[in-house]
Amino acid sequence: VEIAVIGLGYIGLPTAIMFANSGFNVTGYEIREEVVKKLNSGTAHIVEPEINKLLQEAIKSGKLRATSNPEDIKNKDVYIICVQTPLREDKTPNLEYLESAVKTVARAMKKGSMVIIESTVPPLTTVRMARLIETLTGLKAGEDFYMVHAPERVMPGRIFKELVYNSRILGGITRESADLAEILYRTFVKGQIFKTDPTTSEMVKLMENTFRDVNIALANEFAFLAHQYGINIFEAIELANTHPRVKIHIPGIGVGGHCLPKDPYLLLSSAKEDFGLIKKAREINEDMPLMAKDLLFEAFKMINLPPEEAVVTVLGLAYKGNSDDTRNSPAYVFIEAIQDDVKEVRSYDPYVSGTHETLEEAVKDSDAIVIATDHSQFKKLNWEELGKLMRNKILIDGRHVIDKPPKGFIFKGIGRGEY
Ligand code: SAJ
Repeated sequence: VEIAVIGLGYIGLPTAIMFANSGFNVTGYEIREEVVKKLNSGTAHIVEPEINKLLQEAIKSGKLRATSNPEDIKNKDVYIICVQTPLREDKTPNLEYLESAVKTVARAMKKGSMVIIESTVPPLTTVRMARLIETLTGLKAGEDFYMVHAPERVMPGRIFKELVYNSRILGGITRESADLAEILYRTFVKGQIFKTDPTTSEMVKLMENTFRDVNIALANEFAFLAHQYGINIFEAIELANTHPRVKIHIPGIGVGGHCLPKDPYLLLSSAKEDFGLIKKAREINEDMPLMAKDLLFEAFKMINLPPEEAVVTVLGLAYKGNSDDTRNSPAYVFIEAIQDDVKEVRSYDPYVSGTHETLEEAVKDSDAIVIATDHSQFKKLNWEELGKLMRNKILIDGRHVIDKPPKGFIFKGIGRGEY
């Protein structure tokens, strides 16, 4: 069985590697030529535990090859589409990448090929894409080719574990499509495999991320209330979570990444009407960087520091801890929200290039540190020592990195209303 994976990003590359290391001949199609070159030389363009080792294994065995040439993916048995499905400025889905990938596949595929969409898509998209392939090829979905929506569910940072152990949903346009996809994924999936229709699997995927987003919004609302009642929300959440049926999420400076900030909008995009809860949750989460800004400006006031004289150092630009991924990171929203009001904004992120080289350099003579990402190493910092380098010692924790406020600092944190 010959496989082509379309799009070698955060999902496509690990998927291509997994299939190659399970014995399939895999051609990875990627339009960014510099990425193709890098991959073929055995270096991944994304940060993920074990990825370089597994990539090198796949390249050395000859089972995986990356290409930008559509000729190289002609007549494959399986096409797995893993392209991004971002939002436009107006929050409507931008399916250009998906449509272009589907067109590339339609030109390359043969009778009997299976087309799998792993990308997260608005409900009804897979059926629409099947119709598009029918129009372009003259083949009939479910008869002349197989079509499946097989949503990815992996968490960056744990991708190679979760690809194997997570259960999977396969939405086949026909039962036979789902059955064949099951045989394919079974080669490395140890979790359960559930089969359904594609619109259900599209909904399932979007519901999972919307569930998380709405629950984080609830935690953020609790954090907002905690400020007004003068308590530490993290203590309250820990206590509430001792109830057997309560599992409150973690409040913070915002919800980033390529999934949670967009999937709720994809979920709503094909519907005529909704109740408003999902949108409200999105708004709450999108406004969280402004809550961090409020805390920072309150602290300025406490020491009579005019904001326009303040130098602020943001710790962490990645959207989540121990990752280099800055997509939709609330750190940037925060920086944008303050940069016209303060003298200087600096940043330090050990995983992201273009920030200050060292932490010491980044905090030297600055007035405030704002923690925007929960990188593990931030939890081990010696704040008292760092404080000695600063001009004023304000510390704003947007990610619950600090357990006990360090001595000598004006400390404020999201949900840390205790006094
Ligand atoms: N966050 C909070 N509070 C929380 C949990 C997360 O503020 O309690 C923030 C994080 O800091 C981050 C954002 O939310 O900025 C998203 O992080 P995440 O760890 O929740 O999720 P992702 O985007 O890395 O991965 C999610 C996962 N979905 C679910 O857990 C339901 C993953 O399994 C999906 O495969 C992935 O989206 C995806 O690709 O759809």
